[in-house]
Amino acid sequence: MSDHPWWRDAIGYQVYLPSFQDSDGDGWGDLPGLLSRLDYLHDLGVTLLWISPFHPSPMRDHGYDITDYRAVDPRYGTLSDVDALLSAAHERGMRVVADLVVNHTSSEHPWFVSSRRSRTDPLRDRYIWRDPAPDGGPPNNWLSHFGGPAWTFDQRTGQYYLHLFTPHQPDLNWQHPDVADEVDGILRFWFDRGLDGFRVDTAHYLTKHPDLPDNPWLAPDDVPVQGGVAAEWLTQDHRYDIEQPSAMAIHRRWRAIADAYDAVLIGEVYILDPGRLASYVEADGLHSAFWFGLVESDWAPDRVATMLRAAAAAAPNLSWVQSSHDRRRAATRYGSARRATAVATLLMGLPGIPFLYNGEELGLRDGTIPPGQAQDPLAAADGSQARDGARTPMPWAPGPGLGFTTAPAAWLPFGDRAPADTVAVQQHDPTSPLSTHRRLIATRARTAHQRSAPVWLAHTGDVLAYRTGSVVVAANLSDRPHPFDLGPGRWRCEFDTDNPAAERVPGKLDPGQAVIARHHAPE
Ligand code: TEU
Repeated sequence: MSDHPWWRDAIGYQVYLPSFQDSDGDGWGDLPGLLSRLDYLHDLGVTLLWISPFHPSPMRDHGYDITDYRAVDPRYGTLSDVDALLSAAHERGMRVVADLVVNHTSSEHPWFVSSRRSRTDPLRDRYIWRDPAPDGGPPNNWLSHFGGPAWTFDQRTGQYYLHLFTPHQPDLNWQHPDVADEVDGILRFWFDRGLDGFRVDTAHYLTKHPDLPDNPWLAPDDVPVQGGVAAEWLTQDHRYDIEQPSAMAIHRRWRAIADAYDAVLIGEVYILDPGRLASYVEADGLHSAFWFGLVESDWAPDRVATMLRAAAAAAPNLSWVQSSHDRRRAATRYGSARRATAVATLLMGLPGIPFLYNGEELGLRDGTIPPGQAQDPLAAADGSQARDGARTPMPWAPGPGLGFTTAPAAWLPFGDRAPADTVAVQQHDPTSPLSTHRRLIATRARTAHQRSAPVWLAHTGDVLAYRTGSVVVAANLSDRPHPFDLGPGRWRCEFDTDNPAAERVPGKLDPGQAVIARHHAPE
């Protein structure tokens, strides 16, 4: 691998495919729809697209339940559409990564259909089957993320199978050599077609403790607050079902394949502690991993500041996110789009890969899902709109289908968008979130060579600031204006959330204002 691989300069963007752009009027976003929006993304300045799963799926968990890893679900298009998308992206200097979902398959995947046929089926051990406990109950106390036990009894063979997510997502047995060989083949299949890498779903899951011991229960005071999972799941210490170090051996195996194609592997490693997370980003393991501390945060500036500093110190090549399809959007959690843009500015100066979740550039808050119309399997467990609010269709233009679809309804409700939320309205307004994000991304691209480990400057009041090379990035996360003084020397303003034309660094920062300034050595 070169000293400066391409992904070090990437600016990432998550495309939640079912909600991005429908091209054929069926209410589902699709690959040709995404292709038709590539110029929009190119113009925004993003260079690395991560597309959520597009493989055939019964959609019990919206594509995170796959029946064929080498094919495309007809809702999303065809293999030729993938090829066309990859060439069109590459022509524009953009790269594309897909989702690798191999902790589990769909229960309708031919492997599982075979596996559940009999105890002696040749594919039986590709999944995790166990006898009932002596009382007939599940083999251990593990819980499904989306509610209830992580085991389902299968009448035909009298055993339970393991599923850390819904019963429609049986966990693969990663101790079985065939599973690893099959997945190697899937990686090569897509790399040979020109795919530039994978976002590795649940990368720290994959392997389980071989003895499948009960997980300890947490003391009530130790139960974490976290979204996106059933409340009951949080009451256990997940010591044995996830985060087994043996998963890293699988990452290393994939890394060898990816490096031969100059492809990138970015792990979804949902560990908020930056030190533990960093151990997954190794010289010969995953190239990068998302850090979800901000995705999990409501508005708490001190906490944001402390966490961000710790994460930036932990590893030089983390991937930075504030929003995803699995949690409420940042603008909703923080209470304003302005705050999310201020934090986005802080992320844009750091080494690593900054990612936007589609719609974040518009300052979107969660869409509203009318009662009874939830689609997320988690909604059944917690009775809310669960993860659906972050997944409503992209508002491209005012009007009934939001420019997303010509169908009267989409797969998920449109989410009550205002004209001001849409791309069509924001693109001509230099002060809109869209225009601000475009300027911000251009600033990162322009100052790319400046990125080195951040040196955090003393907090001036509630302003969080760091220096990287000759660049200073600062954001006022408080509710009060603060004086801002960079000291002696010539400073040029490269970016100011509040002033598209600024050349001079402002002498004070208003609440939510963020700037990027560059020091010019005297001639
Ligand atoms: O998410 C994994 C997942 O459920 C985490 O967000 C979880 O909250 C965390 O591990 C708990 O600490 C991925 C996908 O992003 C999600 O959409 C899928 O539902 C899930 O995997 C199952 O494939």
